[in-house]
Amino acid sequence: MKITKDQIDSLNAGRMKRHSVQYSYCKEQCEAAGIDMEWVTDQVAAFEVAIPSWALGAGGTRFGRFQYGGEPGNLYQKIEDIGVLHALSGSAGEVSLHIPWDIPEDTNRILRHADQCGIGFNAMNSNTFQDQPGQSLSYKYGSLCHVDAGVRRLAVQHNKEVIDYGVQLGSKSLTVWLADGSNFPGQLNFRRALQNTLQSLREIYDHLPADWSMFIEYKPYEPNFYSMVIPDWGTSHFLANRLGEQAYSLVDLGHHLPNTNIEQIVATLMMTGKLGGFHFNDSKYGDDDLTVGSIKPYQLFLIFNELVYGFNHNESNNPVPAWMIDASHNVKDPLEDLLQSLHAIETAYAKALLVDQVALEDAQSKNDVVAAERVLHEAFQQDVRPILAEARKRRGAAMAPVEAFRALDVRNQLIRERGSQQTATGL
Ligand SMILES: [Mn+2]
Repeated sequence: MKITKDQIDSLNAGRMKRHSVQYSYCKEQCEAAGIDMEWVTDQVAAFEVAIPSWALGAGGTRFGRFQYGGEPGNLYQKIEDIGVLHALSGSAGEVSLHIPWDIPEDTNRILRHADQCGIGFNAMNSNTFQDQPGQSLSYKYGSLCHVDAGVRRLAVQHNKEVIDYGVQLGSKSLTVWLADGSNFPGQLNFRRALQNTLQSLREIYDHLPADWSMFIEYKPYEPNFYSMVIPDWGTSHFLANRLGEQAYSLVDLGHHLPNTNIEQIVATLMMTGKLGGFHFNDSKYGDDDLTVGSIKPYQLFLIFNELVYGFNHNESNNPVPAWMIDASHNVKDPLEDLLQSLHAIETAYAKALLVDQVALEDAQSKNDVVAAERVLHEAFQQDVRPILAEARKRRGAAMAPVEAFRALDVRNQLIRERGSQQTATGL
């Protein structure tokens, strides 16, 4: 299905009167505080986040999966769904493909289709954490770290193929997340596993086109519960440094132990110019993959505060990270969930842009702890909804995306088109 400009315009028209009053008030507030709100609105309007091809169906847990009707049954329909998200939000213009779940068999046809939906291709994701039907060797005991050189070769070859697919689609980056690790003490030689991983990554790195980047994702536990070969940002940073300029670390918000100071990790990685990828989600206990901002919106704001600071003090030329939502659900309509996540990301970004950096720096230089914290609270407590609505309007999107999704009855229309029993392929 496609959402037309007329549909969006007519939904927005009903909100305009109230919006104008709210936006003017917000502008007045900001300008009294010395903030250029037009600039903030433009920054928010320019912000886009990629949607992974596996987030469009109902997610599951290892206990079960409860489907929604009308899920996308192939890559074309997944791209169509992202087109719907983009039409509604104006901020989801790219897909991040997962290979082999979403192999683009007919590249030209996929490119044409994506173009019609207004969707481009963000980072490619490889998968060496599960065996594919007919696979000659198994990843049961790891992939890039494996003790058997044959398994490592297979995993390296797969990553090279993923790059090749990406080149055909116009993607510019490869994300490598490894499930490699061990479940029991003694199972793995830590040093050998890391050396094997570095060597395998180097072979993949050498296959990257000159204008490509590689993102190395880390995770402290799961699916392995005693050790992971790349458990933390330090290991990821070490590997990225060893590989070279085109390699970066990737921060996934859910891939930290409880209470980890993620904003500090973001600050450090940006300072060294090595923050290349970013996966948004939220969590209460572990890698819960909950809707972005649903549990810890203040932490998300503090993270964005470091990102904004990093963009403004970018001596090490950190690139703009490849933003992606990495979350998947079984109790929410996946499209509504993604719209909520986009809203939370834009909210945190807008609030971070409102931080009075001069006042913050002044308070820090005087060790005025209360004043410093109050600067952050001042920005965090601002109601930025009028800014978000204005940014969406400027992008030609729906000012209130979830309300628009419901008003247009998108899910029922998808069910009518695709049937109530269709389950998303891949995950
Ligand atoms: Mn991730």
